[in-house]
Amino acid sequence: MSTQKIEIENFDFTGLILKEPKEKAVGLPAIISSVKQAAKYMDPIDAFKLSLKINQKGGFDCPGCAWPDPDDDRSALGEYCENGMKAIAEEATKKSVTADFFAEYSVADISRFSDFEIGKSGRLAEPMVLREGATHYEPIAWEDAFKLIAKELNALDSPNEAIFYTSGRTSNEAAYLYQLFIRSYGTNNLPDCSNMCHESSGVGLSHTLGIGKGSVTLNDLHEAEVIMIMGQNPGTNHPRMLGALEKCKQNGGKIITVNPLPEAGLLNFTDPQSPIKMIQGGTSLTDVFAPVKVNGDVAFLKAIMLKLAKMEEANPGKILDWDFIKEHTHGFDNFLEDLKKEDVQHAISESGVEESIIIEVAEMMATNDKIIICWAMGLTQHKNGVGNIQEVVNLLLMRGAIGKTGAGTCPVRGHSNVQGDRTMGIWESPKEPFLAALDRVHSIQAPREHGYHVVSAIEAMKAGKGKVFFAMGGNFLSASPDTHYTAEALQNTKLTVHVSTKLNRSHLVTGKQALILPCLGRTDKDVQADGEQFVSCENSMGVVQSSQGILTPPNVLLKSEVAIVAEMALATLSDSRVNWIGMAGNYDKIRDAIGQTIPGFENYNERVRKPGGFYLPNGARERVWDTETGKANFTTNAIPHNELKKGEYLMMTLRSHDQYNTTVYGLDDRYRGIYNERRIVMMNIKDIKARGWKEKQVVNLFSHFNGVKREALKFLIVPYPIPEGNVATYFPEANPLVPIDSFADKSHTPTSKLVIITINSVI
Ligand SMILES: Nc1nc2c(c(=O)[nH]1)N[C@H]1C(S)=C(S)[C@@H](COP(=O)(O)OP(=O)(O)OC[C@H]3O[C@@H](n4cnc5c(=O)[nH]c(N)nc54)[C@H](O)[C@@H]3O)O[C@H]1N2
Ligand SMILES: Nc1nc2c(c(=O)[nH]1)N[C@H]1C(S)=C(S)[C@@H](COP(=O)(O)OP(=O)(O)OC[C@H]3O[C@@H](n4cnc5c(=O)[nH]c(N)nc54)[C@H](O)[C@@H]3O)O[C@H]1N2
Ligand SMILES: [Mo]
Repeated sequence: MSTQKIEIENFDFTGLILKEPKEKAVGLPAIISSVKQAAKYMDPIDAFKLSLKINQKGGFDCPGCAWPDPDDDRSALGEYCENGMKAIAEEATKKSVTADFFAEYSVADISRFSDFEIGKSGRLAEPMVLREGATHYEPIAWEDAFKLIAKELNALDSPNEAIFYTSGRTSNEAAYLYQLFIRSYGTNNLPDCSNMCHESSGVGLSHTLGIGKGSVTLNDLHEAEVIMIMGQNPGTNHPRMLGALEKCKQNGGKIITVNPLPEAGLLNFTDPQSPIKMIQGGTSLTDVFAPVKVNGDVAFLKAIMLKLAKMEEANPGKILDWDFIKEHTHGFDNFLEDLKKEDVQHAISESGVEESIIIEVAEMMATNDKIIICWAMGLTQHKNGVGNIQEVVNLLLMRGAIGKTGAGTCPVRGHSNVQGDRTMGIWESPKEPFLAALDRVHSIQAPREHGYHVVSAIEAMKAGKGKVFFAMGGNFLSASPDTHYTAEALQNTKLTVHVSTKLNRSHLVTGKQALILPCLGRTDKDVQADGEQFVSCENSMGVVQSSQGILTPPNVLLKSEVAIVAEMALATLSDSRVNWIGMAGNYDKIRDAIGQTIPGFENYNERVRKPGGFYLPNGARERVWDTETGKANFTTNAIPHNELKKGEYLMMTLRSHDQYNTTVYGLDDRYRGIYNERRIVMMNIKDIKARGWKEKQVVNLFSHFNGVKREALKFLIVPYPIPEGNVATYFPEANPLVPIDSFADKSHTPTSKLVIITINSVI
């Protein structure tokens, strides 16, 4: 290994400016912000062309979030959104990272850039290799890169020494081919970003409702009487969801927001596609705001359910949906008995929400039948992440609010095809019927032993048991918990390979050798042997549709993810009977194979060509429960108690308004009034005063999980309306504090929203 010093973090302050947090989302400032971004980084004609095609039928799927598109009419302006435009500007940037860039800057030089600067260096242009002991990446021919990968993979003692990560932008076609290669090679080591994201939802929902996905459609949101949004910040992370919430309100629906922070997008929203509303001032979205303490959600939900149980006692037969409970559920008596053991006042105080608000929410739940609960990372990234989701399900089941119009579960996914990747078999714990189908269709013998998820993959590399790390997209180093630990794990491998569109810190913290394989993005044209190809993606509501890029790729050397997998398979597998070349030349052939392997994809090629695509089957939507009991299961989950000693705080790590996960678009968090700085810690003013501190004070943060001291140095205090005892920082700057061994029960999702820390001021 070379002796150059690679920086894992960048501590430079950029100049914090604080303003009042906003109470309104979107509107004109959002348009100005995205136009600025596009103008700065993109060719103006490209920007215009793309804005008309974004999320249109026959257009391309926005590489931003997984929010669904309307089934019927779509806005002529494109299903426009500020952060979608930023995601596109990031990918379709004019700048490119060529061999000259890598010749000029050593890996150590680049590691001294901030993540913002690394991202802004441009699109990756050609395959690069970092040879053992070298200080600089140098160009490598594609053929030689594949040979290098094949040599290292075939030299391992067991295929289980290789780890294949996936981020959630990979199309269905690329994901299917990728897992087919990995299983032909002989391992189920397929950790993915979902392990750090909605895994708790998948585990919680599968056990209770028999399907790891949500049950509602976009139309259900429009028709709901009550939508409760828990642990989610759609104004920033799913801006097009605000339009659906507005429609719900126009139809008379009510919205409850459960969040430690008063997030701007949920308070008030101005539709950027409606000039009239922009002048009138928009819709106030939230009717009831419940400011829970961090991880107060089980307590909050139990308090509501206790109130419902009490109302039912006073009006027998009137509050709970007994027909539904009797016909469709299992375990109700046990659940109720367990619930009643809980003291309502204790639940209320653990939730941090005032009793009057709990009563108001309980009454809304009791008097409306069409109830939807939406959630994202605020519920999943906790020790009790699975418990959080199961309590959401308990509440819906009590009211029969699932499997009917306007009601059900709505886990709002992150990456634009994270749900599709899982459907395609990107999973470390695949089910037997899926593997048996793969064997049958492709004449392979897929391994049965389950593989590593993200946390166990890091542990395996650290222990020297994971020797080759391959990533289909993503930024594993910065997205994973415990950044320094993960860095050591990656540096312990023989080879790290990244298939990427943009440069990121994972390319700098490498194994003995490293490869960067540059690929086409969502917005690029994809021409293969049989002509121009399209791919397909599954959105958050189980709709599969096509996506076709329209821009000339930034460099002729780029390959599609599908082509990279096929060529890697050809180089690595000596006796494969899979037609890799044929499938890479014409993606219809991959879709034919998917149609034969995965239920719900019959006639895939025909149905995906229909404008708007098709819905996948969803048992919970039809009240068909694919669970062990054949019914929807009630469960019991204890209220977690987070004991804080003096000087300890519960930290959640969040996204700012100017980032896409580890990609930093800009330095502002406009809605929260935090400008030009990311190394900040939001604190309640009382907590700040109690320590004798002040705004912009420089502090160091420490976590002490299981007796191990972890540190993240140099953060600036920002006074913020956050519950006392809770603090918030941005992801990924605070990831060094998230302990590798602190993860959710059953789902192994790192507890990125629940880190106990101490804070010291820097004198
Ligand atoms: N522009 C943009 N869009 C994105 C992304 C992005 O980075 N940028 N990321 C994508 C991805 S991969 C994902 S997974 C989603 C993430 O979407 P979100 O889950 O909305 O993202 P976070 O910033 O993690 O926000 C979590 C929210 O949960 C709240 N919260 C934290 N802890 C708790 C708690 O204990 N209880 C409750 N009730 N609330 C809590 C926080 O205050 C915050 O509002 O967005 C996707 N879309
Ligand atoms: N502390 C903390 N940690 C977290 C979270 C948190 O809330 N707090 N959130 C977690 C969540 S929800 C998630 S989903 C993960 C995200 O983890 P990842 O998905 O691993 O991270 P991203 O930042 O989305 O990955 C960005 C990189 O993907 C590459 N890329 C972009 N588009 C494409 C493409 O089309 N093809 C290919 N091959 N590459 C592409 C680019 O090179 C870019 O640098 O992070 C998790 N980590
Ligand atoms: Mo995510």
